[in-house]
Amino acid sequence: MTEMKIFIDGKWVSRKSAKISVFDHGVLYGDGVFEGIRAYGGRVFRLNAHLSRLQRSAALTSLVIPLTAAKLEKLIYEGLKRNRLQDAYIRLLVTRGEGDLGLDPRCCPKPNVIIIIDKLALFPEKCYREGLQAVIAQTRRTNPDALDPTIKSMNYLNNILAKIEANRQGVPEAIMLNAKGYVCECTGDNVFYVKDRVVVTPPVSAGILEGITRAAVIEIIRKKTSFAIKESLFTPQELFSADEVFFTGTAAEIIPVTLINKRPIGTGAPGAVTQELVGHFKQLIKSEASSTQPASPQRRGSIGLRLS
Ligand code: PXG
Repeated sequence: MTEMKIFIDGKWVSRKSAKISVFDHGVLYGDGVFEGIRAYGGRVFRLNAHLSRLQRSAALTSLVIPLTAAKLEKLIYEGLKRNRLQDAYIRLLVTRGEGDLGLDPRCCPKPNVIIIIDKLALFPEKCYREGLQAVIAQTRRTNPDALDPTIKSMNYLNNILAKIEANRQGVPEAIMLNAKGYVCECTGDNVFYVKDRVVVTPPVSAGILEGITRAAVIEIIRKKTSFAIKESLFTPQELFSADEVFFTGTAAEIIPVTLINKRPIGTGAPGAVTQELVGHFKQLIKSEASSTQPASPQRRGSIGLRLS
């Protein structure tokens, strides 16, 4: 086993030495942004999209990322080599940095870039074969007027409260509704349902994170299948009466959902549409992993935009 190497404060260090100040506002207030990214066969999946989302999250929180997108890309590939991993989960964080007590970000002059690269613990294989169980959480997703859910911030307590509900009910995932009672997203995944070969997912305006896997799945449906795709608001009732339900996310990829609040969805087994999409998604990963040239990082522009 090679020792895990983590990038923190400008250096690659061992897991034991990867320490953060208790005065970092990431620790004190959950003030920071992050991305969860996958690498397959040594190539990072949709890195441009992840770096753009990180840049957007940072800009919307007036956080200046001290490294360019090109440098972050270089570091991620260096990290894969240092950790000798081809298939990996990459956690890229930018915390507000060290400051004083008191939440004013102006007292934190130096944001902290952290890169953790590890193997991934997915939902158990059985869940992919037989379908995942979920509950609808009582905890509502944060109202976008209070905290914009399109910002992937280090503050996940809203999602964690829903996850605790799932834990209490002995299932792996919870579906969260928005303040108006429409289906929003899960604690770390986006939601889709299928009815009569129409695939439906909530629009970003429902108050969701604009998932990169979600975007890939929408693209697959449009380009590779004869199914229709619709972004529209829906209630839990539509999930209960759906033919199929599935979740998407960087960690989960595409996972069939067969039981919600103990009610079976469709036949109670993973459905044909979901399985077809899983097949296309695997193809997409393969084709992008085997394409030779990563897209030019310059095209993304530089990170460090400050909104004021
Ligand atoms: N909604 C929320 C709230 C998320 O946190 C997604 C949807 C799916 O987005 P992507 O871009 O991954 O398709 C997420 C992503 C983890 C973990 O460690 C969580 C996410 C991604 C990777 C790992 O639990 N959340």
